[in-house]
Amino acid sequence: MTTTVATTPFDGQMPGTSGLRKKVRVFQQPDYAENFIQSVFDVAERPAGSTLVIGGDGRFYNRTVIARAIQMAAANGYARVLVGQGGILSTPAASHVIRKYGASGGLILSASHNPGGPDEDFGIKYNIANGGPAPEAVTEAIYARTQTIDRWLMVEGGDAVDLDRIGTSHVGGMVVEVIDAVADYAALMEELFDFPAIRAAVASGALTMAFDAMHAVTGPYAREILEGRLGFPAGTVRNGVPLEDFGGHHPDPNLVHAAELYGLMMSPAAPTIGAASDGDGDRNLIIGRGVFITPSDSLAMLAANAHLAPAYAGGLKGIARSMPTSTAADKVAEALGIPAWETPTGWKFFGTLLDAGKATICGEESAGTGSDHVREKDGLWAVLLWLNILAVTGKPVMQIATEHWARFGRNYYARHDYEAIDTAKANVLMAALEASLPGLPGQSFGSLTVAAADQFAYVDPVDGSESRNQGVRVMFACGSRIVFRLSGTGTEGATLRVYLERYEAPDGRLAEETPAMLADLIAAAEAIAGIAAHTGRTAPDVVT
Ligand code: VG1
Ligand code: CO
Repeated sequence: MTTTVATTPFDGQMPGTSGLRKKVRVFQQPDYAENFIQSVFDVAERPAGSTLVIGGDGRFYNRTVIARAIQMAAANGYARVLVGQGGILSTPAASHVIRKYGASGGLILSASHNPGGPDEDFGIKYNIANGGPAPEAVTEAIYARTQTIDRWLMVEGGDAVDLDRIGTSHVGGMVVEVIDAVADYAALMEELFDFPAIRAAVASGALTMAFDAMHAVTGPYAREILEGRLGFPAGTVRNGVPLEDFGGHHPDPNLVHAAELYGLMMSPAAPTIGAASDGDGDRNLIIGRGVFITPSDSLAMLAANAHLAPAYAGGLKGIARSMPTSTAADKVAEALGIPAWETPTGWKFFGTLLDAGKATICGEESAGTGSDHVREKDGLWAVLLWLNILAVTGKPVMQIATEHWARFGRNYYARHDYEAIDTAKANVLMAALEASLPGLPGQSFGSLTVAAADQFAYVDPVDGSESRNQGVRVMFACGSRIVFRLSGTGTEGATLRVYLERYEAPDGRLAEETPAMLADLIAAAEAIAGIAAHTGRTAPDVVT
């Protein structure tokens, strides 16, 4: 029996870069999650007989919201719900399941790399039938609906579904299938990559690795694929059991939060490759023995070597990167004679390019890389493509990197994050920066002269949709660049991201330390944006 629950709108249910993210306590308010989910159901395209996929990264509050979402899906006329066992589905696995089973969409419950637990973060993301994040037109419609919503619907009984047991049950007239969270995804990976070559390299001892699942969702996936199917020894996957609070850590695969892995990779005991993934399994960190590969470089190196994996042996159709991502991938696209696309931040902007066959590989500087195999970035996919390349070439990561730089040049790169700054102050900083843009060209900061400066706007080449205010770009005459933008995934105040990039041609300085190479740009960023004056911060909280 359907129950109609009267409700009133909440402010601020606007999905950000990747879904609605708030503190758990915010989500725990009566009707809060329900209002958002009902708004999704009210605006989503879902023909009669539709299937909905539900899964999450295992964080605190996952199971509560899943139980409620099942009750609501039944009341809203879905024919079938597919939910990962234990309520688990990594973001890329959810994308794959949506596509494979022809679902009309999916709810992914995650706040990604943000910490979890009763006092930390939760999130809900809606993906559409192509498996990708809802595009802006859809998130705007969802938001508009949250502002007028006056009721949500549920049937009793969905909370009785045993999420831990694979099998089929019914809630109202709807079928609920609890599915193996890993099997479909693992099978897809086995189709894409040369598993026999990787297995042989592992068996011979030539290829060793350490994978840090950060107590987040990739644990079961990595164990099955790396230890189960590829033969890496037990223990290769560290922190492999998903915990509701990620063991109290940030499941953010960067040099700060994966410091232990970094330490190992810089030590004499380092295996061939070290890797990590984030809360929901869509990000990847790659560290070779003695060398950290920036995500922007990883995108470029993967693209340049992708033909070594069976799925990409026929070549790439194009490479897409988010605007703040370094231009290293563009150089590869040029060499391959394929298009290079520049999109705003967030995976949702890659969907149209992938669907239209204009790009095969996409990436973001924030440790997200993926391809047209799903419509999300995919942490383990990137790790497996690296393993495939290492197994086939027999070269260490360091050699792949130095050869790449010798051929394409090197983009020294870093991102400086100023976290949890006062929102009003951050907005004043960005407004002042924007106002200064017309006067910047021609100005010099140390040895750097501004060639152009703008606020990045994007017109989607496939559907013509426009996205404005996607970040301030300051381009220098020498080819260096600084980008300033505010994060759209935080849950506390504002986070200012400053992206720094300096290009050295193949005959330039290719083997320097990044901080030294970026020192002039860091000083210029401060002079241009007045970060200390506006925020009181004299150093970033996180450098990635
Ligand atoms: C950040 C990253 C962006 C990424 C997004 C979601 O967004 O910069 O590249 O797509 O997180 O990733 P923002 O707006 O905070 O800069 V995830 O792994 O958190 O879903
Ligand atoms: Co993520």
